[in-house]
Amino acid sequence: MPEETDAKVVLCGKQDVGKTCLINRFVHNTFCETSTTIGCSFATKRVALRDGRASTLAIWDTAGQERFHALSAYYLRGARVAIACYDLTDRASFQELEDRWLPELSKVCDTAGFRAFVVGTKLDLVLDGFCSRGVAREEVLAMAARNGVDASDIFETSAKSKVETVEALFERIAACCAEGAGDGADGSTVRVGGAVPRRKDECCVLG
Ligand SMILES: Nc1nc2c(ncn2[C@@H]2O[C@H](COP(=O)(O)OP(=O)(O)OP(=O)(O)O)[C@@H](O)[C@H]2O)c(=O)[nH]1
Ligand SMILES: [Mg+2]
Repeated sequence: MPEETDAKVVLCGKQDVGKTCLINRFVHNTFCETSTTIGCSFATKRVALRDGRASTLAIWDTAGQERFHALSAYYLRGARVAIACYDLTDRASFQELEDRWLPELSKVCDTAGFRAFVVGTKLDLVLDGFCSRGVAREEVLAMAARNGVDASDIFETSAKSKVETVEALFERIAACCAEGAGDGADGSTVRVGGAVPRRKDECCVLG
């Protein structure tokens, strides 16, 4: 079982759901004003796991703007993990996951052991009473089940004020990436849709 693994992690979702802020919180532990992402950006971070292993995550931040959708879909290729983001207070962003992003993942993400996470962002707005939820939890669970996403891969985060929610998400992702690398992932598990998995040696691993 390798001590270190490298994995490509891609964020996708509607414009303004908070993809860039989520990455900034995780990678730099900051929350600052962002500009809309143009094209794609990229960062890496090494995560030490509780069992002594570590995963270096290559994190790709895609643009949610409509005009970049074809490009964003292109960047999903080769991902070990996709984080499909919606804004907890914006129903349209949730709908876009099922209408656009999860089908796209099922089409293009055929890396061995690939898994998709569904992440509701801006939890602070809900917890602090500024906005109400745009989607009931049961609906999120049902949508995830319809699309082959495990209930344990559904998270709610706040990049603004609940740092621990972001840490919990990425800790789980890093652990999943290490598992896949360590147990001889043979492509038998593809968590979204019916894409045919690649053999292990075809898996796109950065690093
Ligand atoms: N309250 C709150 N606002 C947030 C949070 N995350 C992001 N925002 C705000 O949401 C807006 C959009 O955030 P971005 O991270 O730029 O969104 P994005 O998904 O990267 O957008 P695109 O790059 O255009 O696809 C900004 O005004 C952020 O300040 C959060 O956790 N809580
Ligand atoms: Mg962005």
